[in-house]
Amino acid sequence: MITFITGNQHKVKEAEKIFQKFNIELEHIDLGYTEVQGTLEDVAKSGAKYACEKLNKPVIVEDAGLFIKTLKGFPGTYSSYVQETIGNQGILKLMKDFINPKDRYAEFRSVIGYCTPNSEPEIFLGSVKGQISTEERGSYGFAFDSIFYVEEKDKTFGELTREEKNQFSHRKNSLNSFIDWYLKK
Ligand code: ITT
Repeated sequence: MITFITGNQHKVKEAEKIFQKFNIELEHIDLGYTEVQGTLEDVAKSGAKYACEKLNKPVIVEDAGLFIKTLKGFPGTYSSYVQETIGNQGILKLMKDFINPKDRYAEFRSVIGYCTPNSEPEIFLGSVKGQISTEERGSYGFAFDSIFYVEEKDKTFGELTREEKNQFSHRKNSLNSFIDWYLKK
């Protein structure tokens, strides 16, 4: 069994489906750890270390964010705050002068931190490429999903079911990389 520390129910639902495929049971605890200011990697490492020391058992945490190239990676590590403040409409406003699809390039990135009481944290990275759409589309998913457009699907993440998003999302990629490693060790 793996313990996933997060306060985000959407992440739990996505992760549960991914772990199910490998017959790994997932427990969820919302520990409310304070995030250090730093890269996704820093946050995932320190969060995993903190939670596993606190609970004295192996844990995973995830730090994720949306990185928009034209905006020099914004909102990036500030994704949660930006989502709660200016939200998707605010992002669309910031992007309104960028008409060319290549200027609307963005990536979702996810970093999984894994730590056990007897080891230092390990991290596993995943990302997915897309574009910021010109309007919100779809009501599946959460946060930035409705403005994250994926060309191959001709849909935003908000128009994909959880199952569809889970085929190729940043979270799927980081979790699969973790699970590959975990099952081999
Ligand atoms: P925990 O730290 O408790 O796990 P959180 O919601 O604060 O939950 P993160 O710091 O990892 O999660 O993520 C930062 C924000 O990035 C998150 O609040 C969303 O606004 C956005 N985000 C992350 N993954 C996303 C996804 O799959 N779809 C849409 N937005 C996402």
